[in-house]
Amino acid sequence: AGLQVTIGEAMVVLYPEDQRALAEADRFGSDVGGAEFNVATSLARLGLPTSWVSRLGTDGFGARIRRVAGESGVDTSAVELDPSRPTGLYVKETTRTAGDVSTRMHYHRSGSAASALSSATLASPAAAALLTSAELVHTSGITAALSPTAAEAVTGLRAVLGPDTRLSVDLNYRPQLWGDGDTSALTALVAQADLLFLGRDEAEACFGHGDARRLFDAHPLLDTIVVKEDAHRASVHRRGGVEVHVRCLSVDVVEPIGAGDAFAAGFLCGLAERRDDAACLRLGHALAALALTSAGDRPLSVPDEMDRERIAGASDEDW
Ligand code: KDG
Repeated sequence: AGLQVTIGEAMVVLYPEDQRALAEADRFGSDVGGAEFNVATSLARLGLPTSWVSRLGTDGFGARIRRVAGESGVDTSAVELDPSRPTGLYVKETTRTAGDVSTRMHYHRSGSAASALSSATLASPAAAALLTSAELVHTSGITAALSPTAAEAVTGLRAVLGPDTRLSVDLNYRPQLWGDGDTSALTALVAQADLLFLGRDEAEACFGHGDARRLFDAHPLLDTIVVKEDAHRASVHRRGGVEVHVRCLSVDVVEPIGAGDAFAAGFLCGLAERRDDAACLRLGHALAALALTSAGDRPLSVPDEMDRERIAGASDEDW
């Protein structure tokens, strides 16, 4: 498989032990998160050559993120270190009501090293070498929301990719990060993508609809849209082609954050392994299930090649 590159912010995450409310919490677990970082670590652990492009502070949190990247097999040669800005942090607060799990994110990331990501970051010799040779580059709407310079960098992304490099975008619409509600940078990013991941609910909130045909009409470069319909199924839509649906796996959810990233990684792994759409969806669901059953943002384990064969080849009845 060819090189996979992701672009986006990684942060340290704190979460109260025993899923207590923040006002009552005095002990915290901790992990490393950030949408595109999560995708990168899963892709690398699945065995794909993977690089992550970003910026980190020279603080201990930044060192920890680099260590986790290295342990997962992610190349960080194009990560810039910034001694004048901190590494981002977020706290996640999970509440359960009548069996329903919901999580609130509290971000401490404005002015972070990654928020200073810019076109210059992507034009550095190390990043340029990766972006022009990658088979696939993946980023998300979160990066477009980080700052004006980050928005400029990702909305000009197409121009710095190789001629055969595919651009994958996860919508990841986070209203909290779009202060004044002007999401034109997000639309400009989506307009460059070949492949778009979205959840139907976030698409409705962001575009007013989650209709694949209308999205294809509005964005001529898009050839594939992967829609996470709800908690029960996801589908692949090809421009002018067929739709394929596959059911999600049902699991007891510990904490939902990171499931979308794991899903994207499973799906992209299937694409890199040249599998068909149904197999890619099944791999996405399998990775998402592993993230849903972990308190951290990333799956504790990923399926090895033999398991992937089995998952990819499952019949509809066995799934
Ligand atoms: O998709 C998971 C992310 O939401 C989490 O890791 C934090 O990147 C993050 C964000 O900006 O919400």
